Amino acid sequence: MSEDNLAHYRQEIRAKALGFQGLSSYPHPWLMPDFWQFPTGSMGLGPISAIYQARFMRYLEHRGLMQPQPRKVWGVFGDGEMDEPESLAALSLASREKLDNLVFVINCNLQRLDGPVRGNGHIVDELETIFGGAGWNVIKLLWGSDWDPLFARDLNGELVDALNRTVDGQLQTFAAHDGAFNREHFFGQNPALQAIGATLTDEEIDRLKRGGHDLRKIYAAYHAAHHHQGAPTVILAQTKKGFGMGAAGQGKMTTHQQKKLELQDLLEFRDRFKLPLSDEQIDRLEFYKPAPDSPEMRYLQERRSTLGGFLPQRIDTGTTLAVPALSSHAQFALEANGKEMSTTMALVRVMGNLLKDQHLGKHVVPIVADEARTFGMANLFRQVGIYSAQGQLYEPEDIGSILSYREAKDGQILEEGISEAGAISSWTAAATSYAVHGLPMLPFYIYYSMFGFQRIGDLIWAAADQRSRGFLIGATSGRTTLGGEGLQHQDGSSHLVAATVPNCVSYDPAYAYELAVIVDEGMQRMLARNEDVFYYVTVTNENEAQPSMPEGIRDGILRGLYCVSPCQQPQVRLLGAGPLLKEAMAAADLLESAFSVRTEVWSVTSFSELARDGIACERKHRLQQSMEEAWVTRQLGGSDAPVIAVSDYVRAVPESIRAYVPARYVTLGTDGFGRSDTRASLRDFFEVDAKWIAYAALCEVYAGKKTSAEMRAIAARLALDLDKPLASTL
Ligand SMILES: Cc1ncc(C[n+]2csc(CCOP(=O)(O)OP(=O)(O)O)c2C)c(N)n1
Ligand SMILES: [Mg+2]
Repeated sequence: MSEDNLAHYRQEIRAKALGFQGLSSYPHPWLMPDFWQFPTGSMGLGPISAIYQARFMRYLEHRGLMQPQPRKVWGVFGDGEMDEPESLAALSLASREKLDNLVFVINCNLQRLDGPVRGNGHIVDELETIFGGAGWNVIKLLWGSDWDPLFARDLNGELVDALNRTVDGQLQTFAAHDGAFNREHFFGQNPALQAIGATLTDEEIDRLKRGGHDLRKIYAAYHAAHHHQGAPTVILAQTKKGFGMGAAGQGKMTTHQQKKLELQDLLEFRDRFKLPLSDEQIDRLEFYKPAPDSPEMRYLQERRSTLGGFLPQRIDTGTTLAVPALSSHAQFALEANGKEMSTTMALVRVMGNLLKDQHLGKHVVPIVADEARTFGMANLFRQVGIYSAQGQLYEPEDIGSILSYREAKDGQILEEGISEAGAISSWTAAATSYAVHGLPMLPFYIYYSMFGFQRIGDLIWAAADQRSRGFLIGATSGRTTLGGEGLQHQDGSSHLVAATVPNCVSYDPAYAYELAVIVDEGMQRMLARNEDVFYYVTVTNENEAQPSMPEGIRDGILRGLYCVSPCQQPQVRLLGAGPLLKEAMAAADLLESAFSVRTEVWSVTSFSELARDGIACERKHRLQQSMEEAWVTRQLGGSDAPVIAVSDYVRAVPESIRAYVPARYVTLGTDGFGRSDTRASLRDFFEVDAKWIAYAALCEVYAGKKTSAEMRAIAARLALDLDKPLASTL
C-alpha cells in the first residue's frame, strides 16, 4: 500500500485518473482484487462467511482436493455487529464440525454507532455465554498488563467486584474521561479501591489499558487461539472506541461520526503515541514512515518475511478447467424428441452427468438447503454422497434404497439443512475457491427461487463483490408455475433483482436444450475463460414435452431472444419467457385457428441480458455514433407488427427492454401476491395464460377497427372476465 494510495483513501475514481489505485473505504475485492479477499462491510456477513470458509477448507481436505494445512480463517468483528442475526446464526455449525481452523476476534469496545451496545449490561458476558453455549473456546482479553499489579493487591476482591458491578455504559463514560475523573468516580467508590488507586498517578490511571490495546496480552490470546484444538475460538477483546483520540473522540457517543481531527487533536495524538513528527509535519498531515534501514523497519520487514507476506492477499492463479463437450452431458436435452421432463429434471441430469466427468467431476459442488428430494436429486446421495466431517455413525433407515441417505467424510454434496444463509455462504466459499485456494470449483446451489435474492440478497451481493464463479439455480420458480404453494413461495421478482447485480448473468429458460446451452456457456466463461461472472438460472417443476434443439439458435439463446415459430408477414409477435413460452405458443394456435391472425412466437431466455445489450448499444450510439443496434432491435426489426411479451415475473422484467423494441409493445406479468391454486387458475388470475395473451394480441391487431362491444364479445368467446379486479390489488 503506497503513500499515494493511502492519501487517496475514499477517492477511488479520482485516484485512478491520477494513476493511483486509491484505498477503498470498505474491503471490496471487486475494487481492489489483489488486496482484499473478503468483503465484510455489511455487518453480519463476515461472521457467517468466515465460518463457511473454514468449513469449506475442511471439505476440500476431507475430499482429498487439498492437503491438510495449518492455515486458519481469522474473522475480526465488532461487538455491535454481533446483534445481526447472521453473525450468530452458524456458531453451532462451527463447533459441531470442530473447526479449530477458525478464530473470531470480537472488538468489544462496548459501543456501536448511536451509543453503547449494552449500556445497562455487559456485552462481553453475554457473548461469552452465547459462544460458550455453542461450544466455542472462549478467550476473554479484558484488561492490560498494567492492571495485573492492581489485581495482585485486590486481596478481598473489591476491585473485581467493582468491575463486575460497572455496566458497559458506565465503562464508556470512564473511557471518555481522564485520570482524575476515573480516580474520583471509579477508585473513589470505597476505601479499598482508593488505596489501590493511590498507587497510581492520574496520568497512569488515564493510561491504564484495556486488554485489546495491550500487545503482550493480545499476543498471549492469539497464541492460545492458534494452538487450541478441537473447537473454534473466539477472543473477546475489550477496548476503547477511538483509542488515543483523546478529548476529540475516545469513548464518545459520537466517536463513530468523528471523521477528522483538528490540528490540536492531532498534536495530542502525536504526543500520546510519541510519534517523531514536528508540528509542521503534523500541520501538513504527513505520514510517519521510518527510514528503510531503521531498526523498526528492519524488524517489521523481517517479521513479514517470516510470516510469508504483508496481508492475506487475494491471488487469482488463472488456473483454468477444461469444459466437457456439450454432447457428453446434455445430449438428452439437445435431442429430446418430445420427451416429457421439467427443466429442473434436466438440470439435475446435466449436473449428475457433470459429476461423472473424469476431469471436471470432482470440482462440481452440489449445494442444497434441505430440498434435494424436492428437486429430484436424491439419487445423487448414493452417487456422490453427502459431506459429513464425521462420516455416517448410524445405519440409515432407508439403507436398502437406491435413494438412501448416505453421509460420508468424502461426500460431495453440501446439505446445509434449512439455512439459505448458510447454503449461500457455502456456495460463495466454493465459488471463490479459485482465488482463495488456487483451486477452481463449480458450485451449483439449488433452492426455491423465492428464497434467494429476496431472502439472502445481501449475501449474493457480497458474493458478487468477491468475484464468485458458479451457478445459482432458482428452482420451483415462476409465480404461476409453482402451483399449489402460497404467496410466500411463489417467486415473481427474483429476475428483477438479479438484473441489478452487474456480474450476475441470469436466464429464465423454457426448454431443456436452452438450459443445456446456458450451462455450457456459463462453464466456458467461468472455468475456461476465467471471467468474473456468475449465473442465475431459474428452472421449473412443470413437466412438458421437450423439443430437440433446432439448428443455428445457440447465439440467440445466449443473447436472450430467438424465434421459435416463424411466420410470413406476421400480424402480431408474441415473446414468451420461460414457463410461459408454452402459453404464448398456445395463444398463437388460438389466434391462427380461431381468428386467422398470423402470429410469430419468440422465446425470451433473458430479458436482463437483452436490456444490458440495449443499454450498451444505446450508449455507444450516443457517445461513439455507433450504428450497431441492440440484439432485440435487430431481431424484431423486420416487421412493425405489434409485440406482446409475457413473463412469469413482474411486468418490470419485460418492461426492461421497451426502449429497444421497434414496434408497439405490450407486456404481461405477474405483479401481486401469489395464491395456492392450480397453474391454470393462477395464470388466469394474473392474466398471463394463452387466452389472455391472445386477447391482448387481438386488442393490438384490431385497434381502431373494432368497437368495444365487439371486443367484449371476443372476450366472452374466450371466456375472459373483463371486469375482474387487477391482480396486484388483491
Ligand atoms: C448491515 C449493515 N447495517 C448497518 C451498517 C452501518 N454501520 C457501519 S459501522 C456500524 C456500527 C458498528 O458497530 P460495532 O460492530 O460495534 O463496531 P465498532 O465500530 O464499534 O468497532 C454500523 C451500524 C452496516 N455497515 N451494515
Ligand atoms: Mg463496537
